[in-house]
Amino acid sequence: MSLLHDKLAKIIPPLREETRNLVKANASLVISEVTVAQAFGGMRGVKGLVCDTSLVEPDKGLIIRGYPILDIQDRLPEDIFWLLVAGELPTEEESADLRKDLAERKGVPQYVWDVLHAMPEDSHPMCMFDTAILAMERESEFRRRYSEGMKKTEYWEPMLEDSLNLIAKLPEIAAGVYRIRYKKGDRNASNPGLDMGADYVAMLGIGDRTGEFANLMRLYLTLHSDHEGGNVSANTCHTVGSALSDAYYAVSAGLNGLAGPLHGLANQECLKFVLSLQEKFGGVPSDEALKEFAWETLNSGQVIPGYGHAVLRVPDPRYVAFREFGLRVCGDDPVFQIVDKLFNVVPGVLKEHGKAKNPWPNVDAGSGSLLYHFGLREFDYYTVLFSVSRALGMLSQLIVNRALGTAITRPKSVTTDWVKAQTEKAQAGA
Ligand code: CMX
Repeated sequence: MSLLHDKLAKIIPPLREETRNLVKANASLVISEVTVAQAFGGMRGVKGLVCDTSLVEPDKGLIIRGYPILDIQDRLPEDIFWLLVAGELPTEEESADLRKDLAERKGVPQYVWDVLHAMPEDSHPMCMFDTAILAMERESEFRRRYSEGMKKTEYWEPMLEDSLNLIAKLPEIAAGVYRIRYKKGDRNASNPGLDMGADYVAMLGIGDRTGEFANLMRLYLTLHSDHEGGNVSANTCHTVGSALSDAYYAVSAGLNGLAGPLHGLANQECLKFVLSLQEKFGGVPSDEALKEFAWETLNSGQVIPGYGHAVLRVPDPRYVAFREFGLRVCGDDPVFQIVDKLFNVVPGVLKEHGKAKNPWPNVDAGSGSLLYHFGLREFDYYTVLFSVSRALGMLSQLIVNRALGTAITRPKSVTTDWVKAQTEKAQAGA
């Protein structure tokens, strides 16, 4: 058994006990209420879910198990997975053990490649990636053990198995999607001696003379790993998993949500926006020209991609981390320069426009320009990178939820007539 398994086996029973007692002692304590605006507005701000892997503070951004993301941005993505699921950063020995375990699980079944090759040539890379994960569902240890009649308290163990198998294989699938979809030639085999970020870059086959692309990939995988439990992808994964659907079903479903332009697809939209600026102005535009373009975008009824957030009310610290990386590695790259200039201009325009509650950049505003710099220029592929990373968070949440025996999700929906009746009652009582 791996050190991660042993660690979880130790911490789960007391955690389960603590959670059970907390609920029992406070079952009817009210922690949130729902307004009409929230019921019609995506349940924004309603506290009806528990997620301990990470927290997004409006004024601070992502905090993973108590660590602000900027404090742990240099850790390997594998270490972040350990932190997400076990609640503590791994020791050197634990980190090495996890990487060894993942290395032994590398290798994607041939039928997955057959499925991907059979898809239409113009399939979206996200559709290919999600399909590949779903196609692998027959590998699920959770489904096998469940059909054999495992005890509830054991659910987390095959969920951990499925999670580790998926994490080990996702970079290879993602790199395979890249090479198949964009006709880059043969796939490159996974190297068990490389960490997740370096192996992914090597399998993409774009080249990395300086080693900075591998550094960017590690940073990318770390920064995107989790963003609490209520966002579309995490919430979808959680809901599907709550029916005891296995990790292959649940993660594939969550990633289908990440493929939406208001969520993970925004990073492709972002770079498209930046490149259109470069083309229109034949280089890096002036602040004045950028301002005008931003207004044109808003006036034509479109959003400015990479700006705004459902929860954050400050510049996303993950954007800050990418910006610092860009300034260090490619400050003279015109595409990066446009991204940086947008940061000077867009928040002011959005504030003046007065609609967006958060005028600041989110994680998607800057990452694309860095990938572009290193030669990964097929921007409709960018959400696949996001997905490899976000799977770390979704899988951690699934393991924790199976460990705690979290109930099947079933909020109550109401009809518009019911809401109208409540408003009439409230008016009558006023
Ligand atoms: N450009 C223009 N208008 C924006 C805006 C932006 N970047 N961000 C928000 N708004 C608008 C909204 O569309 C909304 O308009 P309506 O009232 O006409 O519907 C209004 O401002 C209020 O929205 P909000 O409460 O500030 O934001 P939401 O919580 O509804 O939505 C988000 C959040 C991210 C979907 C939104 O800011 C947006 O569309 N941003 C651009 C796309 C983007 O960058 N998405 C990536 C988010 C990160 C991720 O989840 O992966």
